Amino acid sequence: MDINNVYYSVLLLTISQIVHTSHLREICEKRDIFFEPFRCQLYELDVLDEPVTYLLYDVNPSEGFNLRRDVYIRLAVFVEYLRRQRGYRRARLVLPPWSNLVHWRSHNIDQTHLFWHHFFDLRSMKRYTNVIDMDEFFAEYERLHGPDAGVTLDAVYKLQHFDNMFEHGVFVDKFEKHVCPKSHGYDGAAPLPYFGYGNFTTEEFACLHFQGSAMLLHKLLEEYKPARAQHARYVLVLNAEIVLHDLWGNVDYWAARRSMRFAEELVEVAARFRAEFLNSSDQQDRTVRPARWTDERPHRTARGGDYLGAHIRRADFLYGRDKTTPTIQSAALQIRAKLLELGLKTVFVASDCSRMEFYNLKNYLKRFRVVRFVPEGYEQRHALKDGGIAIVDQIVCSHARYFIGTYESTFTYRIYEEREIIGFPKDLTFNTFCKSEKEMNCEKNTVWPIVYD
Ligand SMILES: Nc1nc2c(ncn2[C@@H]2O[C@H](COP(=O)(O)OP(=O)(O)OP(=O)(O)O)[C@@H](O)[C@H]2O)c(=O)[nH]1
Ligand SMILES: [Mg+2]
Repeated sequence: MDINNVYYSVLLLTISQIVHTSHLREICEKRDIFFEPFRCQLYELDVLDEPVTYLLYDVNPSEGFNLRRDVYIRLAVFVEYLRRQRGYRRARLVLPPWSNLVHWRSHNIDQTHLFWHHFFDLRSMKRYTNVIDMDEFFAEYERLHGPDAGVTLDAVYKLQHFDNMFEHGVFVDKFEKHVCPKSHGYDGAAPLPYFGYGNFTTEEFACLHFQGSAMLLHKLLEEYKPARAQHARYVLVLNAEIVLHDLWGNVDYWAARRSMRFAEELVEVAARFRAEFLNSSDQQDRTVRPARWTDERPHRTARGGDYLGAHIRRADFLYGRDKTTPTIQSAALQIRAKLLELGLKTVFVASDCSRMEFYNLKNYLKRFRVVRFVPEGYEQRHALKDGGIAIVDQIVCSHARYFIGTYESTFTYRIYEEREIIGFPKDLTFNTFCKSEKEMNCEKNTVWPIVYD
């Protein structure tokens, strides 16, 4: 090889590097290029030819906050899997905003289009998989398609259960297009009714019978893949609660769950409240966590503050679940027995009860301190919103010495999980109120202990 050839080889290599890195800018996050230039360089070039698949979703409007958190986990675990499949390695999950949930009863504050970062630490969630909040999605869409362009989706899939889930007595994973019922249809004329945004339209709207885990969505995306190659593909799944967990409670579930740390402001409000009214702090209670969830390791050494935490679910549970939901008096007697047994004097109550019910509860517990979180004023209520107040309740319950929750309440289950992550012994967490204080062997909530890899 003469010197000229060497010169040209080096030149070609340099040019290919420039081309390479200009592509890389598209695929790697800015921070990746900065912190991990080597990994970015190693990205296979064919990944760059793959479209960015934006997976948007929504959940049936009547579902509460805490079931929605569970649906998120199903999809986050799925997207993390999808990103390892050819053709989807640039997939991103777009988080649906929170809008006027049925349980949010403060009608004097605006609770529409709240982004996830209002409630959760998005940076922490992004350490699990590639998720973006809706405002980030809008910004990205604008960057790709120019300002003022309405969002045009490639397809919307509205899911519905099959009428017969057990064909020949077995449950098989499957999906099937069907003619949309009138109430579900979309004729393409008006903007898509999606969060009342008014700027969404779609090329295709299909109704699907669907049964199976999130992994079946991979098959769905493959089967309905557009014929021509695209730079970006936008897919919206409606009624995503119909999609099941691949494996509930496994390592992936818990990794995604652990990444869902609450927004810093909410953690701070809860910490101030614990310090001021419950003499509780992380150092003292042995509930200090690593700065990142990825550094968490299994342990059960948390002690918690000198108080009992109780989640007393009321409101609609009094009608739908009256056979398992205790009266206020019975809940008070069960709390009292536990306080005496543990030698504690204080109970923190998280509840969606009325003021009257809380007043009664306090009356039944006269010899004890009964504490509840109430925002300092309109300003704080307005800043936290109903969802934030509920999260503060959950955080405070998660730091109690001992916790008792409501039978079959998703709100209670999320507190169990939080305490598993913080590292409490199981018997201090998985406790359930009985319908009556006399019946100690009533049916209890399921115990789903944390697992690590
Ligand atoms: N602040 C506060 N709000 C609560 C409390 N319990 C329930 N809520 C409100 O009521 C909603 C309950 O709905 P979900 O979050 O779905 O939980 P759930 O209804 O207990 O459980 P499922 O019916 O199984 O979904 C919460 O999201 C809160 O908005 C509580 O202790 N404190
Ligand atoms: Mg509910």
